[in-house]
Amino acid sequence: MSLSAKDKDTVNTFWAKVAPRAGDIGADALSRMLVVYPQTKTYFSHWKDLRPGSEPVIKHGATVMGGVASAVSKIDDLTAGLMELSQLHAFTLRVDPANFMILSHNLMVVMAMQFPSDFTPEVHVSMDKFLAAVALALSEKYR
Ligand code: HNI
Repeated sequence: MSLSAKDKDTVNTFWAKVAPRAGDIGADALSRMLVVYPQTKTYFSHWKDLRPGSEPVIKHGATVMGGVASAVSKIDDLTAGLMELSQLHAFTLRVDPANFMILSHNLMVVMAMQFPSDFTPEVHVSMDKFLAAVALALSEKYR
């Protein structure tokens, strides 16, 4: 399912609104993912503390959101735009691509909680499509 011009516009507008809080969103989404989907903890076993709100979780939350910000800026060609990040997750980090959808889900839950009035059904559907497209682009190098 590809993103329509309207989806892209909706994602860009919503992102402009939430970007100043990206660090908080990332930290909360990562915290939540590690609690609700504990199988995801295996990838971060080298961290000292995987509990919600811990220092490495906050730091990595910001890093992941830097990746999402970069994806927003490359929304017209996510496959090419995220190629290096896909390469890294596939060959170096060896993250099972099923986890990309799990993180996307947690990002959406947190965005809805932090921006309840902005996260309309229209925003929800476009962000869902966008994050699915990001997950697909990140999975590209596994093929
Ligand atoms: Ni992910 C590192 C972006 C999903 C496990 N990840 C990164 C980095 C970015 C990034 C950016 C830093 C790259 C670098 O050092 O050059 N990750 C993203 C994005 C998504 C995503 C945009 C999905 C939306 N990553 C996931 C998922 C997992 C994951 C779902 C595992 C469950 N990522 C990692 C691990 C690292 C990582 C592990 C290295 C962490 C570390 O300790 O350095």
